[in-house]
Amino acid sequence: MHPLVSLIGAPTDIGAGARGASMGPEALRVANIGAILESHGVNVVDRGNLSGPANPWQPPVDGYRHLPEVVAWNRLVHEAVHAELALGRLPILLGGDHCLGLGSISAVARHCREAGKKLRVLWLDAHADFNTNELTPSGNIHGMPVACLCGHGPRELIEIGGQVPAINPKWIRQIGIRSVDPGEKKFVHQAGLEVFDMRYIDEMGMRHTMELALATLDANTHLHVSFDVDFLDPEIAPGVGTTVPGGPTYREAQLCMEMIADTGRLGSLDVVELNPALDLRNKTAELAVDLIESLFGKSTLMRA
Ligand code: 5AB
Ligand code: MN
Ligand code: MN
Ligand code: MN
Repeated sequence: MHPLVSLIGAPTDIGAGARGASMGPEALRVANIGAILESHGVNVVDRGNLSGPANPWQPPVDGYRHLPEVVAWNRLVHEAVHAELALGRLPILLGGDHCLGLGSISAVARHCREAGKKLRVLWLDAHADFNTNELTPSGNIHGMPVACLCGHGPRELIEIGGQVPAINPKWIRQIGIRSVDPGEKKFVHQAGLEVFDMRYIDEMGMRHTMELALATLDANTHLHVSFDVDFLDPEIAPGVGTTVPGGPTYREAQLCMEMIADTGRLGSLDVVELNPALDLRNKTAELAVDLIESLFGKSTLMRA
């Protein structure tokens, strides 16, 4: 009921195609993430920022941009997230770009193995992030973390959690997807990922989508939410590097978060891809915090 939350800042844009996500952790703090969660009865400790390699802004090598730096950042994230889980706390990773989902989710998977828990990952994103170095149009590793978690990627990345693959594709539910590269699309189907794309949400509604995505959770399930801010429609969330039109509205996103909160199973969270250099007066950061409040049970007046 009153989770112990630890904020972990990972100020890097090492896996992204635009600079600026490195300012995400501070923008979320400026939007008051800590105090606002505390106002809902959550105990919050801010662990400060991890300190990893700078962004050398180099072209891809063998289809990967900045692979050594991505590995270094993900090792730091893996250890930091795992340490919080081992303390019985709920880590919120303040990204940073989405390549960090690899370090974070591999840590959650390791914790679940140790604790004998079932893992379910909700991937809220405009993108499937299921590229490999052969499929990627960009070499940007923020487009690859799901593939790496499922065992498809460079050795030094897929091995970070100590077990390959770190997770089973059956444990993932992707929601809000609307931009997938041609080779990536085939690979998503081949791997059997469960994808609730925007067409599905348009036709069936967010409520039905979330009922299915959250089905089969039980008392022993650890629910991880990886929230790429570009999940949201760019009209309401312009502060991201890779905008794709046609995302969830404010209310659809709120309902998504509220239904996750209702499960009572949230065990860890990534908030990634926020790019303050592209934002307008921190409005995307404030929106992200508003949605995270709902994720932690801020309810509307009618249900209070
Ligand atoms: B994000 C793209 N598929 O691989 C690629 O924002 C975009 O973490 C990836 O979801 C977007 O470069 C990665 C074109
Ligand atoms: Mn992403
Ligand atoms: Mn994305
Ligand atoms: Mn992005």
